[in-house]
Amino acid sequence: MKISGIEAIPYAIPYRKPLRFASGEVATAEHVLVRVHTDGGIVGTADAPPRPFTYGETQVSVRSIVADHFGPQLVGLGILEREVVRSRLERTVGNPVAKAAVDMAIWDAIGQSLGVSVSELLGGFTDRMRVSHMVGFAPAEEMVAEAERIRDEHGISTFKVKVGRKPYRDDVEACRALRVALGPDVELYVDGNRGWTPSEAARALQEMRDLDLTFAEELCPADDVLGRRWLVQQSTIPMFADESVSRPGEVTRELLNGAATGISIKTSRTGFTTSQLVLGLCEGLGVEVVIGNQIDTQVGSLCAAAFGAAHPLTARRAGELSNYLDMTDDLLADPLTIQDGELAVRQGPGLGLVIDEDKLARYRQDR
Ligand code: MUC
Ligand code: MG
Repeated sequence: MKISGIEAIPYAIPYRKPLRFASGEVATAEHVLVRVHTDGGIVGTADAPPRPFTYGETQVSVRSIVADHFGPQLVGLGILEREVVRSRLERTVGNPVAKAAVDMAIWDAIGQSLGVSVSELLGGFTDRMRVSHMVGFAPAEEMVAEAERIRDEHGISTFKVKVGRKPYRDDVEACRALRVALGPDVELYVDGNRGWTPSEAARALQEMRDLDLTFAEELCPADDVLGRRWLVQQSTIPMFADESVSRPGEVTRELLNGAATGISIKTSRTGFTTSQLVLGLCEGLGVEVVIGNQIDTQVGSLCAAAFGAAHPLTARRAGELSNYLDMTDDLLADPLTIQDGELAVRQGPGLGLVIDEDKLARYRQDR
């Protein structure tokens, strides 16, 4: 079965409330729905969430690179020629989110053509993921109220707290309030999105030593090369790399530099094919991973869950799969539900996603 065309549909769906963090904020999901058409009539689908403040891609750049640049290079290839697809995509530097969506849409087409779920094709380890919820910047009492609501409504007991504000004491106060309100059994970890200097990060971690944080993510920029290594050496908790590891080579660099001790894997950034390379690297080196969230829609979260559940190392920890809860609407015809803190993987075929065409018509921005 051959790729006959690639469609890139820009759409916008507002959030109920913006998600705020150290490197930016997202108030509207201005994403691109990627559809890979085949000569057999099967259409593979995935979502691209552009994050200019993280990778430099925009909705306009993603639409253009997918439809005008990758499309002509991939049309005519068989859907199983995955390494040919990857090498053609890798001729272009950067553009991780655009490449990831093309890759995942092809996997969706492969799964549909074989009549099996993508999660089973990837590894089929389990059929569900525990969910971790991300709490954005707000006054401490609002962050606590959000976490309590998410715990009560969805049974979620793992929370990632956005930090990286200045002064860092606002974040220390919020984390302390969350620990006091949620009690000792809830898992808490923090993500700085490069907001702090290494010394601010060191002081904040010191002041939060009694809060039983599981790990800390991307507290300062990867360009603080020696600063990050210095921070890792004194930290009592693992330091995860997220936006600094958008390619396998960057994973190697951060780990061997001693600048990170854990890795966030985001299917929205490395698709399924390159996420498996990253995962293999981490497993081989004995490094822990977390399934991260690129502020994904239900389509993106479904992809992340399919990958996370497919492998023992990714399924071990709660995955960040709940950002979509804050959206006013979504494109999936059959919405995701998180119950007792878990998200079930779709049975397929393929990714098992059906787009509500009326909603797509309402939110698309190219007509
Ligand atoms: C995260 O883990 O950092 C915020 C910015 C981004 O690129 O992803 C989100 C979540
Ligand atoms: Mg992060």
